[in-house]
Amino acid sequence: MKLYYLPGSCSLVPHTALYWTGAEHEAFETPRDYLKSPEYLVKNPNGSVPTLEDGDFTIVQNIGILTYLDSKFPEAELFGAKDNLQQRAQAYRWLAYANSDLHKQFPPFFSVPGYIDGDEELHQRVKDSAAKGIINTLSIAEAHLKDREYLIDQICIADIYLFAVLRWCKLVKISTDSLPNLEAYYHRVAAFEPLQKAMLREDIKA
Ligand SMILES: N[C@@H](CCC(=O)N[C@@H](CS)C(=O)NCC(=O)O)C(=O)O
Repeated sequence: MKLYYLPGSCSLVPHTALYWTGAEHEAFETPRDYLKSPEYLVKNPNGSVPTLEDGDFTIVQNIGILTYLDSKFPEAELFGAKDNLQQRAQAYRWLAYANSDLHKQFPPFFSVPGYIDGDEELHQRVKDSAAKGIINTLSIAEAHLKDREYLIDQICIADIYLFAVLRWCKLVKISTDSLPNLEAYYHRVAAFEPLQKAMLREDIKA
């Protein structure tokens, strides 16, 4: 299998899943200009990562890739105990929370939206407002993790996504001081061996 990734981006999640499942794979650090090339756009029309190729099968979108890996390697239990429907549903619930509710609030930190049009003060206000939204959304996981080690009863792939998002908070200097449960959780998840292997391969640190 071949995974197209950008270091530290959301492709860290399927990258971790590849180590977790023990799948034989190649991880390709995707040059930014290749993302928008006609050759890559055939694979991934959004021109983004992650993309996974398995022989002549290509799948994009984290949820598509992770569901594929889970079906192919059920013993790894990426989404919790494989015979526990409710636990698996909760794992998907938290994956949606991280991949949708949280992830979609980050673009103002990673690129300059077109409507900013050189207005730095407006960009700062947009980022301040996005940061408030992110903290507000994170407070849901903060409350949930009060007496829990992980999002469900065992570590699952949604924990890796939430870890990636918390790492972005640190990179773009969104203070998570008001979220102590998440801070402890961040270090707990960082110690998970498949994640450590993926971070080592991407040359990034927690
Ligand atoms: N909904 C997509 C999100 C993909 C996405 O936002 N990827 C970002 C990295 S986190 C990316 O490739 N950004 C580079 C770009 O758009 O130029 C998924 O879950 O796969």
